[in-house]
Amino acid sequence: MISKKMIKALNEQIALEGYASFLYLSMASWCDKEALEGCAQFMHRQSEEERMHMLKIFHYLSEVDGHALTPAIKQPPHEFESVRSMLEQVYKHEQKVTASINKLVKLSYEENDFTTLDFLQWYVEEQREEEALMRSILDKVKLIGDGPMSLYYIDQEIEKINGKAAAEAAAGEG
Ligand code: OFO
Repeated sequence: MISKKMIKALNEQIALEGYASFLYLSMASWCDKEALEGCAQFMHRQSEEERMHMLKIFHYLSEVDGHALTPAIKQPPHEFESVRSMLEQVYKHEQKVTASINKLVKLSYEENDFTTLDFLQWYVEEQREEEALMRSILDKVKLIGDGPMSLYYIDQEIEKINGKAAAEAAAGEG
């Protein structure tokens, strides 16, 4: 049986994933405003993914007879200094999510909750992939530079990532 402590911790994770979804939605809107179509599409997709991460925990809690709580979402920022600083914030947020998932894994060991431990493996892998993706995007941005002349190329690079993700999703890998 899942403990109260674990239910509480998973509900906190729901709030973190929900915030990520709103933060990335806000970033998508800012990219749209700045005419960065590729970046906007990328952030919309990230936002959808985070909503899916949140819902996955929701369903898990119902399945194990817990109670999933709809979180209050704090207002995310609407303005970003530059694409680079926006992407750095995404990377930072992903690192925060990873740390939180690791804490959940530790707690599931302490509680001898092997069902939750097994459930969390998907998140461990997802975070590894997300961090690697963001690192590779940031490396490209550093290479291209992020002055006004570079924005077009950054957007193009992110379009390529979108195209790859869409192809993977169509092939059932995404
Ligand atoms: Fe769900 O936090 Fe990103 O991937």
